[in-house]
Amino acid sequence: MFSAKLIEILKQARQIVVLTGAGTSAESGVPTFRDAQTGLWAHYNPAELASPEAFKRNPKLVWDWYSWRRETVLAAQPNAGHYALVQMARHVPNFHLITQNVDGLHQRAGSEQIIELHGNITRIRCEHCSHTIDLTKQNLDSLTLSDTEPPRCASCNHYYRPDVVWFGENLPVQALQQAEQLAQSCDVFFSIGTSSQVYPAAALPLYANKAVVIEINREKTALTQQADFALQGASGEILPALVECVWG
Ligand code: BV8
Ligand code: ZN
Repeated sequence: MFSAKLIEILKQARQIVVLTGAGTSAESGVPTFRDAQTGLWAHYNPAELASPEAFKRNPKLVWDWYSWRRETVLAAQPNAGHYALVQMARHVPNFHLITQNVDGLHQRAGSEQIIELHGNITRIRCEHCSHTIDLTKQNLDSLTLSDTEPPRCASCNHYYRPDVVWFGENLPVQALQQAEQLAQSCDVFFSIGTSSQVYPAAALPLYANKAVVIEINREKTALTQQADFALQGASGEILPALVECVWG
């Protein structure tokens, strides 16, 4: 299934950096960003809803879309691909996980020191004073919910918003800088389950100029050409097999 060369490279690897996208959560039942939206949301384009303009124009609609997605995510379980990354980290002297995903499934699988480039849907943040609530620890009961607008911040009365990075918003500066530095210094860079279309995250493999670049994705992407190894298939199948094969 895997070339002897790839297995040897991974056995020798000192520093591995992994970038994941929505494809790594697909087998957990979390729709990828470009999957057709289902049901109630079928006629909305995610990139339109995931924007500050949409929240300004129709805060309740955007709030409800994220509440629906949050329920899906909290009901989902990490899959074998998430757990394989936890295993890989145990075998490699220096391992870092960078994710574009906002679903928190890497945390729930047991990965540590995760760099979240696009925030996390299980947190909400006041759009004015940035008071943040982690909804995996505290539920919404303490807030007055209304059926016409998002809940309002207890201390400054502005709306809460999802603690994610919307299109047109800058990524957290620290997280992006750290991700770029890690890409530059690693000797193996994985890009897993991402269509490599959303910037600046999609530029990270280009920083990995010392590394062997390995892509794991169900279909070809903008990165496939440049990757040193392109493994086409489901991350939930390929990752456990690869970890088993290399680190046994
Ligand atoms: C920025 C959080 C500076 C929210 C997300 C015009 C105006 C404004 C901006 C731009 C513009 N043109 C370009 C830009 C920049 C823009 C951008 O890159 N747009 C793209 C679409 C062209 N980027 C931004 O706006 C970023 N900010 O640039 O700030 C700035 C400021 C002002 C003006 C200009 C620039 C912010 C980007 C972050 C947006 N937020 N998410 C939310 O989730 O609601 S991005 C969103 O897409 C998700 O985070 C997702 O992770 C991310 C990337 O998508 P993927 O993860 O790759 O998912 P996708 O569905 O695309 O692909 C999944 C892949 O998995 C597929 O290839 C599939 O084949 C594969 N797969 C499926 N199943 C499996 C599998 N693989 C393996 N196994 C499986 N089982
Ligand atoms: Zn506030």
